[in-house]
Amino acid sequence: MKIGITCYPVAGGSGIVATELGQQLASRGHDVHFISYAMPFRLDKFDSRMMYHSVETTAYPLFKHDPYTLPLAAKMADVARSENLDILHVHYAIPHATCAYLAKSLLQSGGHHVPKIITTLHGTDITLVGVDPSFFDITRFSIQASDGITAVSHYLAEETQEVFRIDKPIRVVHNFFDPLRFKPSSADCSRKQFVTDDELLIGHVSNFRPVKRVTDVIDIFDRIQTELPAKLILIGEGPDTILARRQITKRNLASKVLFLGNQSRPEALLPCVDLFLMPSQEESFGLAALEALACGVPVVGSAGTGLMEVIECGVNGYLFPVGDTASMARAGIDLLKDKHRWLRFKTAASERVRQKFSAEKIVSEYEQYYTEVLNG
Ligand code: GMT
Repeated sequence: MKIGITCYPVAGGSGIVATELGQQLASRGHDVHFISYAMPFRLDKFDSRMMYHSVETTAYPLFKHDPYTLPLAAKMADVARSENLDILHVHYAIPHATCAYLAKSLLQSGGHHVPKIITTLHGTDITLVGVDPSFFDITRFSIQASDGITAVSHYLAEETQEVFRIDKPIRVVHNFFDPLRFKPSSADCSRKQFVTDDELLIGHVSNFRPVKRVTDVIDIFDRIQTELPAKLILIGEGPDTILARRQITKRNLASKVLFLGNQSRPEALLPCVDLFLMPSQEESFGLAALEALACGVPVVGSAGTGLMEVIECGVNGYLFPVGDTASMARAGIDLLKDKHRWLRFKTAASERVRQKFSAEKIVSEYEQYYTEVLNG
């Protein structure tokens, strides 16, 4: 198949899933064309079947911000025409599903072949941004106009139906990971870089947006480190990085917390981590938690979110209501103190996710869905 992929190229779950999917599809013999304003973060493999098409914007004194959506739609149409795309798969509804609709109309009006449009919903495009009154109608319209719709969890599919009342079925295709990269051991990872022999290593990866509740991460860590010698590594950055730094200073934790910023190869660090924290307000799936589990790291996260489809509470991690940092910390401490249980959780973590969320399984589900959509 000839497949166009549009995603946000910056660090973030939707862009990572789209990029990994493109790489996996190319390795299966499909031609993949990424269309975005920058080379996607984590697009680090050469494959002659993979190509990146850059969307150029134009500045003009009348524009407050350079318009991106119009050049993106034009580029989608251009690539679809020149590469004869079968599928245009857009990740994150806003504005990508709308641009795809516009590209499709452009192609139709010119009498050209039109690819099937598939929109993958990732989470905040529905739960936070899409529900904003200024985006609601156009988001619903653009999702409905897609030939195929997927969501990354049952939780998100249900949420989308409840909020947007979409007439079409939404196919659930979970996030996935590459088991050759994300595994419990890594030659690149040395605990000595971060902790002494008697210290534990707690980890968190996110884009540091308010929805991630980074201050809860610090609160949980603070409670853990009062009972156990430990350090915290924070991977990623975003608007709440400053808030996190302030809280760390206020609590006198500066010597115990390491900020590592964005990392394109978290698989080189995660195997060193003893416990991963993900106390998000909302999480449609929780790709960072999946990658931690794949590396054999138990996860403590928020119940009532898509994390419930990733973490098996009491088997490879624990789930508590959003904001219940005391219970999250208690569960983490008890697990870390009980070496036998912790080792059991570690084994279960990597084994369970290998069965359910390996690239081999999930990429086949996308391929199967493409075929169904193409056959109408
Ligand atoms: O986690 C983020 O806030 C980034 C966001 C994105 O769209 O880039 O991630 C969302 O998509 C990921 C990949 O499908 C999911 O694993 C994340 O759970 C989801 N984030 C939220 O729902 C907050």
